Amino acid sequence: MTKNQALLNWIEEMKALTKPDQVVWIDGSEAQLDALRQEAMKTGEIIKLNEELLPGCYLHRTAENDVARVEHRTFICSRREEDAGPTNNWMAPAEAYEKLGKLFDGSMQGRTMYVIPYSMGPVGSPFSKIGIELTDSIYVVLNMAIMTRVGQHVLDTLGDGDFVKGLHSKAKLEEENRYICHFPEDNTIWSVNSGYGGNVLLGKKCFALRIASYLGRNEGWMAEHMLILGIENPQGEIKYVAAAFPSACGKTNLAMLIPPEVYRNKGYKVWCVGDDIAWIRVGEDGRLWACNPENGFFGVAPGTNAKSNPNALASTRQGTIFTNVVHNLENNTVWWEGLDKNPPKHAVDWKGNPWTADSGVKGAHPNSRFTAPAKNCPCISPEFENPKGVPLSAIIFGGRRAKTAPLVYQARSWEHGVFIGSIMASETTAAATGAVGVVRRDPMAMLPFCGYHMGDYFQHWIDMGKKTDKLPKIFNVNWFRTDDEGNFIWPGFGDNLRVLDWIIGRCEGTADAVETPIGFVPKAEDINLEGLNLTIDQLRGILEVDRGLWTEEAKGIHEFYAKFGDHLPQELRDELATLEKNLQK
Ligand code: GTP
Ligand code: SPV
Ligand code: MN
Repeated sequence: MTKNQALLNWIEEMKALTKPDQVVWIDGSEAQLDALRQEAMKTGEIIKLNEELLPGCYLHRTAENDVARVEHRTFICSRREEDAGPTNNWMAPAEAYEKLGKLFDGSMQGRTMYVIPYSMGPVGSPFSKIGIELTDSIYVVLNMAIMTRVGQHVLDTLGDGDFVKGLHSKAKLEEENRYICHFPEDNTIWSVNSGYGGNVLLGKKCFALRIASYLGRNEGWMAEHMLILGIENPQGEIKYVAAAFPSACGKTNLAMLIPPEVYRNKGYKVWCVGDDIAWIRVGEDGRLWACNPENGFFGVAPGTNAKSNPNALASTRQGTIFTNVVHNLENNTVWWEGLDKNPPKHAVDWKGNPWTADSGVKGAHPNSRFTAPAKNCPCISPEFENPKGVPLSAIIFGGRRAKTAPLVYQARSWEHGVFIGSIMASETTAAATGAVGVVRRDPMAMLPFCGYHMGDYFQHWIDMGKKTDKLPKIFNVNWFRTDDEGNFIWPGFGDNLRVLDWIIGRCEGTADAVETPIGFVPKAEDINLEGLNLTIDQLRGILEVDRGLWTEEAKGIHEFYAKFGDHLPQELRDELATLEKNLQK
């Protein structure tokens, strides 16, 4: 399938290490994928769902101890420890190759090694990058075939070129020997003892963020944990924004939102370009252009329903793989918490046990997921395949904060925007193993995904701002402010367009704002509340900037910044000083 000698040599080497019974190249054909589905159905790895209701859809259950990304077992293996920085786990490359080499040794015995040639970005685009993933999991092959562009045409495009080398083995799925290691200087990823999404679909977080962020810094572009969407106004003009929220904080939902009725009636539309990852470059016209390197959505199932995210739900109605959701045995379909108010009476939970709503446990894992083809999305952007991507008017940061962060605010400048991104904090979610609901700093939503020193990453953001004077404006949003009973005050979901509307207005110079110590905040009257069950006083409440809380926040930022030593850009020190000065005024 290829004459690329470096590729062939590497596969021989990895074969000698993992000792599979056979090697199968994935050509991307439907016939081959279907044969693999048949094989995985025989072993129970996937379950075929109702062909009439969910054509081409399958259910998979992971091991019980293997349901989310494992950040404490994820390593950046740069030669120098300093290059991984204070926020990443580091292992010396030699040590990592040796340690994981032992785990990979013979790990594919009795199994097949699949060779997956995949492209991140449209095949053949000058901005796309190619990876090869070797894996012993059919589930991984089937997921990669949805999430990326896979097959012979990728090898043809690769020719003799360079590629990211990814090696994955389920091995024995041992939690204590699970490792996700990145070797940015070798363009290499090794992942062992997991079978869950972000740990094993190596094109996604491992390549398109950790390795790509490193490449982007060297090559002058950015790889970000961002959705991309287009907002079309009644005149038919489309403005694009990219938004970085931490895992399970609303990217997929915002990326494909349905405008509230008052906006729909006026003719507003929203177009989804991407829901998780953006590769961003300075275009010929000096604007920042973003493209989505993925080809599908690996979305959070719980909470997805016909009201919260109808477009995501529609995307999962065919050709989709569901992971760790409830198996509805009444009609051989799937269910999850928050899908509807009719949990199946006859069902199996994500662990494979008989389950009913009265069981007292959740039927679907909180981090259960769907893997759906992007082309299924009713609002997929006509620019989705455009290799140049789309020009950005705004970049939006956001997190889950019960208090402190207002509904929305705008940075005074690019540098101030970088500061706002760098101090992002959010409550942890089920997307990674560990405690849920703990506030932690997650700069640019990249804490678990930056492939090098986070201080240098901040510097790269500052440097990108010096490349052009046509930069997008930067904002911060928080859909998650709660009242005294812990209920979300802002309705969220489709109604988030009301905030995007203000953001676009600010970019166009048509919307008003007031200056606060942290940046520009809308006046309550500047947000359209028509048709909403929210009073202007409630809105005022969530737009409020509490000096006391922000003074505390500034202390926390000092502590956080101290980690970065002299890697912290002076511009960010200055911004922190400005914030403190503003708070004292
Ligand atoms: P990853 O795929 O992990 O990167 O997550 P994501 O950022 O795409 O998050 P997603 O859109 O899947 O949302 C995660 C959870 O947040 C779901 O349970 C949603 O129902 C909930 N959520 C999303 N948007 C909103 C919102 O505007 N308000 C509220 N209250 N909840 C939201
Ligand atoms: C995330 O956790 O941000 C995800 C899911 O998008 S995973 O692919 O597991 O990283
Ligand atoms: Mn994500």
